[in-house]
Amino acid sequence: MSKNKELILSRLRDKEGQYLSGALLCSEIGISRAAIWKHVRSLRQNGYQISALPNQGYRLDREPDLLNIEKFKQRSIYYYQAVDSTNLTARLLAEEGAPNYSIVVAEEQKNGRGRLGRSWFSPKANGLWFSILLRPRMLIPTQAAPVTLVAAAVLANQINNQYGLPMKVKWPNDLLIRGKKAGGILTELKGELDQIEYLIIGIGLNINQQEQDFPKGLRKVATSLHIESGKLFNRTDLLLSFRDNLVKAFNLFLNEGFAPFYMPWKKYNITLGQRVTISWQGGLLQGKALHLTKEGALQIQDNRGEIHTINYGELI
Ligand code: BT5
Repeated sequence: MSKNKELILSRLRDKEGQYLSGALLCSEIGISRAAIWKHVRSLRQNGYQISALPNQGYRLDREPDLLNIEKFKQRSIYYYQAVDSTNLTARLLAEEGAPNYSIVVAEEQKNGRGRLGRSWFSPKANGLWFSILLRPRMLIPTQAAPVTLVAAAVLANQINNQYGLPMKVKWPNDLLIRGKKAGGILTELKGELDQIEYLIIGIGLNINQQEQDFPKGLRKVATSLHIESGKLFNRTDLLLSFRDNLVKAFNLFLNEGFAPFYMPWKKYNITLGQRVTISWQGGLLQGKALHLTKEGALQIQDNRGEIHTINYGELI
């Protein structure tokens, strides 16, 4: 950390939760207001929560709360400060023989990925960015699509029941709270037509971010558990309980398919019954989302009454 940034941090710490005037900081450290602002922004990017108010200055609300790696030992959890994408790291580890249900988690992703080449904003120490490696013994790629719905149903169920937050799922991979995106899932696989070698289920959940921690373009569409509840969450405990529930669920899915998750998914979904536009292999389709099949595919009735069954697609 640069000397000036350390000075700013130490002055903010001295104020113990009170505002410190920007002008005072400038004169004490001997740098411009713009330079102070640049350092504050970079501290925020490193997980420090700092409020800024006109005429009052800056206040240190919280230092970064890093994951507690002591609790990850013996659980095949691979921990990193920063990676490009946990899905990518999981793939490299899978190629080196990492065992079934290994988890890759990082405080920060430099190049977090969404679907279809989109990016996933993954700043340091306030969300959970992790991937689970699954090595199914007998599963063909067409049977794998619902694994994303399984993960979505499990996470929504836990967040509703344990934390009282109304998380909903939007087919196939969005996790929303009160209409804003709190998380997303990116499932990737390696395999042949008749056999999957491994699946990587990448999960991104916004946990302790404040509104100002999101880039402007995301503020209207994104939210976090903290924004929705006013509480701060222990990310280590959350990760461990998500992991336990997901591993249990994936085991059940590999043995019994999607059927046990059908009702939970329906309970939390906001897609069925809606008019939707979907982009899929067949192009763009408009209609009503009628039904989810027992295999996790979405059935859409188009404007002429014809029904289409869609395994992979993207609601726009
Ligand atoms: C997703 O894609 O929702 C899948 C996100 C998966 C992220 C995890 S993190 C761990 C693992 N490693 C990775 O590299 N990825 C996975 P999609 O449906 O394509 O949504 C992407 C869109 O969501 C972007 O285009 C933005 O509009 C929005 N977005 C990006 N970052 C966000 C965030 N942190 N919170 C809410 N919305 C976000």
